[in-house]
Amino acid sequence: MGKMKGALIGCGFFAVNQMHGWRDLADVKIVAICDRDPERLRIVGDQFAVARRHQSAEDMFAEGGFDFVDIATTVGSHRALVELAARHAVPAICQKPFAPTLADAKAMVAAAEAAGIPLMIHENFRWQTPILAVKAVLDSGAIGDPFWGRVSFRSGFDVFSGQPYLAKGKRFIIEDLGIHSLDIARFLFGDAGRMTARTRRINPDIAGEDVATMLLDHDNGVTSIVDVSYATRLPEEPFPETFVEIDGSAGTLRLGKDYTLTVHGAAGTARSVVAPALLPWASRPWHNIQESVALIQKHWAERLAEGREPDTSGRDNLKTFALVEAAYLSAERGETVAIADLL
Ligand code: NAD
Ligand code: 89V
Repeated sequence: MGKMKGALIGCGFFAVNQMHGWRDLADVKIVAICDRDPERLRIVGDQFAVARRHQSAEDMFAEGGFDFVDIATTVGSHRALVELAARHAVPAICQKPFAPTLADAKAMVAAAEAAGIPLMIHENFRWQTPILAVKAVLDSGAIGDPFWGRVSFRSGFDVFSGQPYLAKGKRFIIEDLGIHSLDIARFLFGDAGRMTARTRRINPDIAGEDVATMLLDHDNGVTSIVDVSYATRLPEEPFPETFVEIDGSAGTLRLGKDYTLTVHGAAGTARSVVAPALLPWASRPWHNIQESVALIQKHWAERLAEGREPDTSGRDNLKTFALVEAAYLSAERGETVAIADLL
């Protein structure tokens, strides 16, 4: 069988990681790229030796010749591009955040289902090596049944220089980063039925909230706290590490700084380091995220070849995106929001 052919739309800041991830997969070849900015098209096309370059996604689809499309643009274009892929019956990956609103995200899932194409949201944080290690401990039963958890990302890292659009949106940290942490909470503790959230904006130079504290009632009885901040100045900057605390009926788990994992249970206390690999093209401190990009793309290629739904399909990710919407609603109203009312 020949290589699976892919096309990528949006050759910006983050897409470079995605291009590296695709290049590392022996069974995949990116045959066409698209960006409305000719300079980004030139930079990425030259770096990854892609000859076929388009400034218009419509033109790229009209010419065809690829088995899937990887949409790496910012959120405003996601719905139109997924619907374009659906019209051409081309399986699609779409970067997070899924869409500007939950209504848009639902329409995108409906369009993909009507066209019979797989749709995966590039929700890569659950693919980080330390998060996979936490999940493996939970699944092993070493700490018994979890009843409480915390997923925490607190940083003072300057994310605005690489991604200037993050400073401009009315929504910031929940939509951009909290979305990953909420997905990790779902991955570890299952779906959540209720959300209570509070937000703050500490940095006066940005438009959206940069601190959020969220309380989730999971359907299986777990209570979790998901807290995120880009206004936290620590003596040692942990970006982009997610810390996890879990209390279970038979023990506890702590994922802390420098990827240290402590599991305490009936068998005693085990300490290990669950650091991500530093891939040849990766750079610290981003390597944790970069490795997860490679892993989710491998997952997509495998599932596409097998004809099976990817773990973070559009259908699945609606439940993560509903938590985002619920967090904003809860913070705005000062009330607890039922997730079922949104889905
Ligand atoms: P960016 O602005 O640097 O790049 C986006 C590119 O898309 C730009 O070059 C722009 O010209 C192009 N573009 C936009 N609309 C287009 C259209 N309709 N047709 C063709 N080209 C179009 O943005 P970025 O920082 O690379 O972020 C892209 C996406 O990746 C965002 O949704 C962001 O949230 C996400 N992201 C994800 C992660 C992660 O870990 N999953 C990390 C960073 C960014
Ligand atoms: O992963 C992301 O989505 C990035 C960042 C880590 C900066 O929040 O936008």
